Amino acid sequence: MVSLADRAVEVLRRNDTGSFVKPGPLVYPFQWNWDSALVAIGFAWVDPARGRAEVRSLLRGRWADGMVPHIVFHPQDVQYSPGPELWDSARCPGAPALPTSGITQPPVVATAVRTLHEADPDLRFLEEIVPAVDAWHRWLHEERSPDGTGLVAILHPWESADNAPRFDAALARIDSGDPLSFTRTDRQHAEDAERPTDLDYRRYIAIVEHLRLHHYRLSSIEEALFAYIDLCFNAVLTVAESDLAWLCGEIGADSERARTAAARLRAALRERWDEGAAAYREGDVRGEQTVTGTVADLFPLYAGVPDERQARRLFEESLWSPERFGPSKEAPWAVTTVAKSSRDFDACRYWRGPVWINVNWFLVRGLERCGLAAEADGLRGLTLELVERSGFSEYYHPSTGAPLGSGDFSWSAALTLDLLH
Ligand code: 2M8
Repeated sequence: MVSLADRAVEVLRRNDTGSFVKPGPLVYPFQWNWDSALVAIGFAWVDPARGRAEVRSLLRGRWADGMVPHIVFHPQDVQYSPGPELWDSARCPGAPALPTSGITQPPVVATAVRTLHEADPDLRFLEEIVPAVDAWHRWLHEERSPDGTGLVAILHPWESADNAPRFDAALARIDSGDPLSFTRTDRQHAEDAERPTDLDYRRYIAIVEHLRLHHYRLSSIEEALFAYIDLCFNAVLTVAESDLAWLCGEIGADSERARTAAARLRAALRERWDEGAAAYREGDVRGEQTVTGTVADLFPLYAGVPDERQARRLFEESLWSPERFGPSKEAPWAVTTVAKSSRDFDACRYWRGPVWINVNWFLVRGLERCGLAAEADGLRGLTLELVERSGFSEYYHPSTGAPLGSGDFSWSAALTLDLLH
Protein backbone atom coordinates (compact mmCIF):
# COMPACT_ATOMS: atom_id res chain seq x y z
CA MET A 1 0.00 0.00 0.00
CA VAL A 2 1.50 3.36 -1.08
CA SER A 3 1.55 5.85 1.79
CA LEU A 4 -0.47 9.08 1.76
CA ALA A 5 2.76 11.10 1.61
CA ASP A 6 4.04 9.12 -1.38
CA ARG A 7 0.72 9.55 -3.18
CA ALA A 8 0.90 13.31 -2.52
CA VAL A 9 4.40 13.48 -3.98
CA GLU A 10 3.22 11.55 -7.05
CA VAL A 11 0.54 14.18 -7.71
CA LEU A 12 3.11 16.98 -7.53
CA ARG A 13 5.45 15.09 -9.86
CA ARG A 14 2.66 14.39 -12.35
CA ASN A 15 1.64 18.07 -12.41
CA ASP A 16 5.24 19.26 -12.70
CA THR A 17 5.88 20.75 -16.15
CA GLY A 18 9.59 21.08 -15.40
CA SER A 19 9.40 24.84 -14.87
CA PHE A 20 6.29 25.01 -12.63
CA VAL A 21 3.64 22.77 -11.08
CA LYS A 22 0.17 23.07 -12.61
CA PRO A 23 -2.52 23.63 -9.94
CA GLY A 24 -4.67 20.95 -11.62
CA PRO A 25 -3.77 18.86 -14.67
CA LEU A 26 -6.62 19.94 -16.97
CA VAL A 27 -8.62 22.79 -15.43
CA TYR A 28 -5.57 24.89 -14.43
CA PRO A 29 -2.64 24.31 -16.82
CA PHE A 30 -0.63 27.52 -16.09
CA GLN A 31 1.17 28.87 -13.03
CA TRP A 32 -1.06 30.46 -10.40
CA ASN A 33 0.45 32.58 -7.66
CA TRP A 34 -0.79 31.25 -4.31
CA ASP A 35 -0.98 27.71 -5.71
CA SER A 36 2.76 27.87 -6.41
CA ALA A 37 3.57 29.19 -2.95
CA LEU A 38 1.50 26.44 -1.30
CA VAL A 39 3.16 23.85 -3.53
CA ALA A 40 6.57 25.14 -2.40
CA ILE A 41 5.49 24.62 1.23
CA GLY A 42 4.79 20.96 0.45
CA PHE A 43 8.12 20.57 -1.34
CA ALA A 44 9.92 21.92 1.75
CA TRP A 45 9.55 18.48 3.34
CA VAL A 46 10.46 16.29 0.37
CA ASP A 47 12.49 18.29 -2.15
CA PRO A 48 13.37 21.82 -0.99
CA ALA A 49 15.43 22.51 -4.11
CA ARG A 50 12.30 21.92 -6.22
CA GLY A 51 10.37 24.23 -3.85
CA ARG A 52 12.94 26.97 -4.38
CA ALA A 53 12.71 26.48 -8.16
CA GLU A 54 8.92 26.90 -7.93
CA VAL A 55 9.31 30.27 -6.19
CA ARG A 56 11.93 31.43 -8.71
CA SER A 57 9.70 30.42 -11.58
CA LEU A 58 6.73 32.39 -10.19
CA LEU A 59 8.89 35.46 -9.69
CA ARG A 60 9.85 35.41 -13.36
CA GLY A 61 6.39 36.87 -13.87
CA ARG A 62 6.85 39.90 -11.62
CA TRP A 63 6.22 43.40 -12.92
CA ALA A 64 8.66 46.33 -12.70
CA ASP A 65 6.56 47.96 -9.96
CA GLY A 66 6.81 44.84 -7.78
CA MET A 67 3.47 43.12 -8.45
CA VAL A 68 3.60 39.33 -8.63
CA PRO A 69 0.70 38.41 -10.92
CA HIS A 70 -2.03 35.90 -10.25
CA ILE A 71 -1.25 33.84 -13.37
CA VAL A 72 2.02 33.44 -15.28
CA PHE A 73 1.34 32.05 -18.77
CA HIS A 74 4.48 30.04 -19.49
CA PRO A 75 4.76 29.05 -23.17
CA GLN A 76 2.84 25.80 -23.60
CA ASP A 77 0.61 24.15 -26.10
CA VAL A 78 -2.53 23.88 -23.93
CA GLN A 79 -6.16 24.93 -24.06
CA TYR A 80 -7.18 27.45 -21.41
CA SER A 81 -9.62 30.33 -21.59
CA PRO A 82 -9.68 33.11 -20.76
CA GLY A 83 -5.96 33.02 -21.50
CA PRO A 84 -3.17 35.58 -22.08
CA GLU A 85 -5.09 37.33 -24.89
CA LEU A 86 -7.67 38.63 -22.41
CA TRP A 87 -5.00 40.32 -20.30
CA ASP A 88 -2.77 41.58 -23.13
CA SER A 89 -0.01 42.30 -20.61
CA ALA A 90 2.58 42.96 -23.36
CA ARG A 91 0.98 46.37 -23.95
CA CYS A 92 1.41 47.45 -20.32
CA PRO A 93 4.41 49.45 -19.09
CA GLY A 94 6.52 47.41 -16.67
CA ALA A 95 5.08 44.01 -17.63
CA PRO A 96 7.61 41.15 -17.86
CA ALA A 97 8.60 39.28 -21.02
CA LEU A 98 6.31 36.37 -20.16
CA PRO A 99 2.58 37.03 -20.60
CA THR A 100 0.79 37.31 -17.26
CA SER A 101 -2.50 38.47 -15.78
CA GLY A 102 -2.62 42.07 -14.50
CA ILE A 103 -3.87 41.38 -10.97
CA THR A 104 -2.40 39.55 -7.98
CA GLN A 105 -3.35 36.90 -5.39
CA PRO A 106 -2.94 36.32 -1.62
CA PRO A 107 0.79 36.75 -0.95
CA VAL A 108 1.79 33.39 0.52
CA VAL A 109 5.32 33.49 -0.97
CA ALA A 110 7.13 34.94 2.11
CA THR A 111 5.60 32.18 4.23
CA ALA A 112 6.66 29.57 1.69
CA VAL A 113 10.22 30.92 1.62
CA ARG A 114 10.35 30.82 5.42
CA THR A 115 9.08 27.23 5.45
CA LEU A 116 11.70 26.26 2.86
CA HIS A 117 14.45 27.97 4.83
CA GLU A 118 13.43 26.33 8.10
CA ALA A 119 13.46 22.92 6.43
CA ASP A 120 16.69 23.47 4.49
CA PRO A 121 18.54 26.73 5.19
CA ASP A 122 19.88 28.49 2.08
CA LEU A 123 21.03 32.05 2.69
CA ARG A 124 21.89 32.70 -0.95
CA PHE A 125 18.34 31.87 -1.92
CA LEU A 126 17.03 34.31 0.69
CA GLU A 127 19.35 37.06 -0.53
CA GLU A 128 18.04 36.53 -4.04
CA ILE A 129 14.33 36.35 -3.17
CA VAL A 130 13.76 38.69 -0.22
CA PRO A 131 14.06 41.96 -2.25
CA ALA A 132 11.41 40.76 -4.73
CA VAL A 133 9.01 39.76 -1.96
CA ASP A 134 9.59 43.06 -0.18
CA ALA A 135 8.88 44.97 -3.40
CA TRP A 136 5.61 43.07 -3.88
CA HIS A 137 4.43 43.80 -0.33
CA ARG A 138 5.38 47.49 -0.71
CA TRP A 139 3.43 47.61 -3.97
CA LEU A 140 0.36 46.21 -2.21
CA HIS A 141 0.48 48.94 0.41
CA GLU A 142 1.17 51.71 -2.09
CA GLU A 143 -1.32 50.64 -4.73
CA ARG A 144 -4.12 49.07 -2.72
CA SER A 145 -4.56 50.96 0.58
CA PRO A 146 -7.97 52.60 0.49
CA ASP A 147 -8.44 53.81 4.06
CA GLY A 148 -5.13 54.36 5.83
CA THR A 149 -5.68 51.46 8.25
CA GLY A 150 -3.02 49.27 6.63
CA LEU A 151 -5.59 46.84 5.21
CA VAL A 152 -5.40 46.37 1.44
CA ALA A 153 -8.18 46.04 -1.14
CA ILE A 154 -8.60 43.42 -3.83
CA LEU A 155 -9.79 44.72 -7.20
CA HIS A 156 -11.10 41.46 -8.62
CA PRO A 157 -12.68 38.34 -7.02
CA TRP A 158 -9.92 36.38 -8.81
CA GLU A 159 -7.54 37.95 -6.29
CA SER A 160 -9.08 35.72 -3.60
CA ALA A 161 -11.70 32.95 -3.25
CA ASP A 162 -13.45 34.25 -6.36
CA ASN A 163 -16.88 32.63 -6.35
CA ALA A 164 -17.55 33.23 -2.62
CA PRO A 165 -21.00 34.68 -1.94
CA ARG A 166 -19.44 37.51 0.05
CA PHE A 167 -18.66 39.18 -3.29
CA ASP A 168 -22.18 38.79 -4.73
CA ALA A 169 -23.59 42.18 -3.71
CA ALA A 170 -20.57 44.11 -5.01
CA LEU A 171 -20.61 42.10 -8.25
CA ALA A 172 -24.35 42.63 -8.74
CA ARG A 173 -23.71 46.37 -9.18
CA ILE A 174 -21.47 45.72 -12.19
CA ASP A 175 -22.96 45.75 -15.68
CA SER A 176 -22.50 42.20 -16.93
CA GLY A 177 -21.65 43.41 -20.45
CA ASP A 178 -21.87 41.26 -23.57
CA PRO A 179 -22.22 37.47 -23.63
CA LEU A 180 -18.85 35.73 -23.33
CA SER A 181 -16.87 35.80 -26.55
CA PHE A 182 -14.95 32.60 -25.71
CA THR A 183 -15.74 29.05 -24.67
CA ARG A 184 -14.95 28.40 -21.04
CA THR A 185 -12.44 25.55 -20.83
CA ASP A 186 -13.20 24.98 -17.12
CA ARG A 187 -16.62 23.62 -18.15
CA GLN A 188 -15.01 20.98 -20.33
CA HIS A 189 -13.28 19.44 -17.32
CA ALA A 190 -15.56 20.15 -14.33
CA GLU A 191 -19.32 19.88 -13.71
CA ASP A 192 -21.37 23.05 -14.32
CA ALA A 193 -22.92 22.72 -10.86
CA GLU A 194 -19.46 22.93 -9.31
CA ARG A 195 -18.24 26.05 -11.18
CA PRO A 196 -19.20 29.77 -11.34
CA THR A 197 -22.12 30.66 -13.61
CA ASP A 198 -21.73 32.46 -16.97
CA LEU A 199 -23.21 35.57 -15.39
CA ASP A 200 -20.42 35.53 -12.77
CA TYR A 201 -17.87 35.10 -15.58
CA ARG A 202 -19.31 38.00 -17.58
CA ARG A 203 -18.80 40.26 -14.58
CA TYR A 204 -15.27 38.91 -13.99
CA ILE A 205 -14.46 39.75 -17.61
CA ALA A 206 -16.09 43.20 -17.35
CA ILE A 207 -13.79 44.02 -14.42
CA VAL A 208 -10.71 42.81 -16.33
CA GLU A 209 -11.68 44.87 -19.38
CA HIS A 210 -12.06 47.98 -17.25
CA LEU A 211 -8.71 47.40 -15.52
CA ARG A 212 -7.04 46.63 -18.86
CA LEU A 213 -8.04 50.08 -20.19
CA HIS A 214 -5.93 51.49 -17.35
CA HIS A 215 -3.08 49.01 -17.84
CA TYR A 216 -4.16 47.51 -14.50
CA ARG A 217 -3.00 50.58 -12.56
CA LEU A 218 -5.81 52.89 -11.46
CA SER A 219 -4.98 56.40 -10.35
CA SER A 220 -7.17 55.77 -7.31
CA ILE A 221 -9.19 52.90 -5.86
CA GLU A 222 -12.30 55.10 -6.30
CA GLU A 223 -12.09 54.31 -10.02
CA ALA A 224 -12.41 50.55 -9.47
CA LEU A 225 -15.58 48.68 -10.46
CA PHE A 226 -14.89 46.28 -7.61
CA ALA A 227 -12.83 47.04 -4.49
CA TYR A 228 -13.17 44.84 -1.45
CA ILE A 229 -11.33 44.49 1.88
CA ASP A 230 -10.98 40.72 1.92
CA LEU A 231 -10.03 39.18 5.27
CA CYS A 232 -8.46 36.11 3.69
CA PHE A 233 -6.10 38.26 1.61
CA ASN A 234 -5.30 40.58 4.52
CA ALA A 235 -4.67 37.76 7.03
CA VAL A 236 -2.33 36.11 4.52
CA LEU A 237 -0.50 39.43 4.03
CA THR A 238 -0.19 39.91 7.80
CA VAL A 239 1.53 36.55 8.26
CA ALA A 240 3.62 37.17 5.14
CA GLU A 241 4.88 40.51 6.51
CA SER A 242 5.88 38.82 9.81
CA ASP A 243 7.60 36.04 7.88
CA LEU A 244 9.35 38.55 5.65
CA ALA A 245 10.62 40.40 8.76
CA TRP A 246 11.97 37.07 10.01
CA LEU A 247 13.66 36.38 6.65
CA CYS A 248 15.23 39.86 6.68
CA GLY A 249 16.64 39.06 10.12
CA GLU A 250 18.22 35.86 8.74
CA ILE A 251 20.21 37.80 6.13
CA GLY A 252 20.93 40.86 8.27
CA ALA A 253 18.61 43.10 6.23
CA ASP A 254 16.42 45.81 7.76
CA SER A 255 13.15 44.24 8.94
CA GLU A 256 11.54 47.42 10.28
CA ARG A 257 9.10 48.10 7.40
CA ALA A 258 7.72 44.54 7.33
CA ARG A 259 7.45 44.35 11.12
CA THR A 260 5.59 47.65 11.32
CA ALA A 261 3.27 46.64 8.47
CA ALA A 262 2.43 43.35 10.20
CA ALA A 263 1.64 45.16 13.47
CA ARG A 264 -0.61 47.69 11.69
CA LEU A 265 -2.44 44.95 9.84
CA ARG A 266 -2.97 42.99 13.06
CA ALA A 267 -4.33 46.08 14.82
CA ALA A 268 -6.70 46.81 11.91
CA LEU A 269 -7.93 43.20 11.79
CA ARG A 270 -8.50 43.26 15.56
CA GLU A 271 -10.94 46.16 15.04
CA ARG A 272 -13.06 43.93 12.80
CA TRP A 273 -14.06 41.55 15.63
CA ASP A 274 -17.82 41.19 15.98
CA GLU A 275 -18.73 40.26 19.54
CA GLY A 276 -22.25 39.09 18.61
CA ALA A 277 -21.17 36.77 15.81
CA ALA A 278 -17.88 35.47 17.32
CA ALA A 279 -16.24 36.22 13.95
CA TYR A 280 -14.82 39.16 11.96
CA ARG A 281 -16.42 41.71 9.62
CA GLU A 282 -15.35 42.66 6.11
CA GLY A 283 -16.83 44.34 3.04
CA ASP A 284 -16.78 46.38 -0.09
CA VAL A 285 -14.69 49.54 0.42
CA ARG A 286 -17.78 51.64 -0.29
CA GLY A 287 -20.23 49.59 1.75
CA GLU A 288 -20.74 48.45 5.30
CA GLN A 289 -18.55 45.99 7.15
CA THR A 290 -20.46 42.81 7.95
CA VAL A 291 -19.97 39.24 9.02
CA THR A 292 -20.45 37.53 5.67
CA GLY A 293 -21.26 33.95 6.65
CA THR A 294 -18.24 32.80 4.61
CA VAL A 295 -15.04 31.34 6.00
CA ALA A 296 -13.23 34.67 5.44
CA ASP A 297 -14.95 35.76 8.68
CA LEU A 298 -12.56 33.40 10.51
CA PHE A 299 -9.31 34.28 8.72
CA PRO A 300 -7.83 36.71 11.27
CA LEU A 301 -7.30 33.54 13.30
CA TYR A 302 -4.60 32.55 10.79
CA ALA A 303 -2.76 35.77 11.63
CA GLY A 304 -3.01 35.14 15.38
CA VAL A 305 -5.25 38.19 15.84
CA PRO A 306 -7.86 36.99 18.40
CA ASP A 307 -7.00 37.06 22.10
CA GLU A 308 -7.48 33.87 24.10
CA ARG A 309 -11.15 34.47 24.86
CA GLN A 310 -11.98 35.49 21.28
CA ALA A 311 -10.10 32.53 19.80
CA ARG A 312 -12.03 30.10 22.01
CA ARG A 313 -15.35 31.74 21.10
CA LEU A 314 -14.45 31.82 17.40
CA PHE A 315 -13.65 28.10 17.55
CA GLU A 316 -16.67 26.98 19.55
CA GLU A 317 -19.35 29.26 18.14
CA SER A 318 -18.17 29.58 14.52
CA LEU A 319 -15.42 27.33 13.20
CA TRP A 320 -16.47 24.12 14.95
CA SER A 321 -20.16 24.93 15.42
CA PRO A 322 -22.31 22.25 13.70
CA GLU A 323 -24.75 24.89 12.37
CA ARG A 324 -22.01 27.07 10.96
CA PHE A 325 -18.65 25.85 9.63
CA GLY A 326 -17.97 22.79 11.79
CA PRO A 327 -18.79 19.09 11.51
CA SER A 328 -22.43 18.08 12.04
CA LYS A 329 -24.35 14.80 11.83
CA GLU A 330 -25.52 15.51 8.28
CA ALA A 331 -22.26 17.10 7.13
CA PRO A 332 -19.33 15.58 9.03
CA TRP A 333 -16.61 17.07 6.81
CA ALA A 334 -15.40 20.51 7.86
CA VAL A 335 -14.54 23.36 7.53
CA THR A 336 -17.26 24.46 5.08
CA THR A 337 -16.39 27.56 3.06
CA VAL A 338 -19.84 29.01 3.76
CA ALA A 339 -21.79 28.56 7.02
CA LYS A 340 -24.42 25.86 6.69
CA SER A 341 -26.90 28.25 8.31
CA SER A 342 -26.37 30.80 5.50
CA ARG A 343 -28.96 30.97 2.72
CA ASP A 344 -26.06 31.08 0.24
CA PHE A 345 -24.68 27.69 1.29
CA ASP A 346 -24.28 25.34 -1.70
CA ALA A 347 -22.61 22.01 -0.92
CA CYS A 348 -21.24 21.51 -4.45
CA ARG A 349 -20.41 24.86 -5.97
CA TYR A 350 -16.87 26.08 -5.75
CA TRP A 351 -16.12 28.46 -2.84
CA ARG A 352 -19.83 28.46 -1.88
CA GLY A 353 -19.84 25.64 0.66
CA PRO A 354 -17.46 22.76 -0.08
CA VAL A 355 -14.45 21.94 2.10
CA TRP A 356 -11.02 23.04 0.82
CA ILE A 357 -7.66 21.71 2.02
CA ASN A 358 -5.93 25.10 1.85
CA VAL A 359 -8.62 26.71 4.01
CA ASN A 360 -8.25 23.96 6.61
CA TRP A 361 -4.48 24.33 6.50
CA PHE A 362 -4.68 28.10 7.16
CA LEU A 363 -7.06 27.46 10.04
CA VAL A 364 -4.86 24.71 11.54
CA ARG A 365 -1.93 27.15 11.54
CA GLY A 366 -4.19 29.81 13.10
CA LEU A 367 -5.43 27.52 15.86
CA GLU A 368 -1.82 26.63 16.68
CA ARG A 369 -0.82 30.29 16.66
CA CYS A 370 -3.64 31.11 19.09
CA GLY A 371 -2.69 28.32 21.52
CA LEU A 372 -5.54 25.94 20.62
CA ALA A 373 -3.26 22.95 19.99
CA ALA A 374 -5.81 20.19 20.63
CA GLU A 375 -8.33 21.89 18.35
CA ALA A 376 -5.65 22.24 15.65
CA ASP A 377 -4.91 18.52 15.99
CA GLY A 378 -8.61 17.73 15.60
CA LEU A 379 -8.88 19.72 12.37
CA ARG A 380 -5.60 18.33 11.05
CA GLY A 381 -6.82 14.77 11.73
CA LEU A 382 -10.16 15.34 10.02
CA THR A 383 -8.43 16.90 6.98
CA LEU A 384 -6.00 14.01 6.60
CA GLU A 385 -8.88 11.54 6.94
CA LEU A 386 -10.66 13.33 4.10
CA VAL A 387 -7.70 13.17 1.69
CA GLU A 388 -6.98 9.58 2.71
CA ARG A 389 -10.54 8.67 1.79
CA SER A 390 -11.23 10.88 -1.24
CA GLY A 391 -7.82 11.68 -2.72
CA PHE A 392 -6.27 15.06 -3.54
CA SER A 393 -9.18 16.93 -4.99
CA GLU A 394 -9.73 20.65 -5.44
CA TYR A 395 -12.66 20.62 -2.96
CA TYR A 396 -15.03 18.18 -1.25
CA HIS A 397 -18.72 17.71 -0.50
CA PRO A 398 -19.25 18.40 3.23
CA SER A 399 -21.87 15.62 3.65
CA THR A 400 -20.38 12.79 1.64
CA GLY A 401 -16.72 13.81 1.43
CA ALA A 402 -16.98 13.21 -2.34
CA PRO A 403 -14.22 14.84 -4.41
CA LEU A 404 -15.34 17.89 -6.45
CA GLY A 405 -13.75 20.17 -9.06
CA SER A 406 -10.33 19.26 -10.41
CA GLY A 407 -8.80 15.91 -9.50
CA ASP A 408 -5.07 15.57 -8.68
CA PHE A 409 -5.06 19.06 -7.22
CA SER A 410 -1.57 20.26 -6.36
CA TRP A 411 -2.12 22.38 -3.25
CA SER A 412 -4.25 19.63 -1.66
CA ALA A 413 -1.32 17.24 -2.15
CA ALA A 414 1.33 19.74 -1.06
CA LEU A 415 -0.48 20.83 2.09
CA THR A 416 -1.12 17.20 3.02
CA LEU A 417 2.66 16.85 3.15
CA ASP A 418 2.87 19.84 5.47
CA LEU A 419 -0.01 18.60 7.66
CA LEU A 420 1.67 15.18 7.92
CA HIS A 421 4.91 16.83 8.91
C1 2M8 B 1 -9.38 29.41 -9.16
O1 2M8 B 1 -9.30 30.56 -10.00
C2 2M8 B 1 -9.29 30.46 -11.42
C3 2M8 B 1 -9.18 31.87 -11.98
O2 2M8 B 1 -8.03 32.51 -11.54
C4 2M8 B 1 -10.51 29.81 -12.01
O3 2M8 B 1 -11.59 29.84 -11.42
O4 2M8 B 1 -10.43 29.31 -13.11
C5 2M8 B 1 -9.38 29.88 -7.70
O5 2M8 B 1 -9.71 28.83 -6.82
C6 2M8 B 1 -8.01 30.46 -7.35
O6 2M8 B 1 -7.98 30.82 -5.98
C7 2M8 B 1 -6.92 29.43 -7.65
O7 2M8 B 1 -5.66 30.02 -7.43
C8 2M8 B 1 -7.01 28.97 -9.11
C9 2M8 B 1 -6.05 27.84 -9.44
O8 2M8 B 1 -6.18 26.79 -8.49
O9 2M8 B 1 -8.33 28.51 -9.40
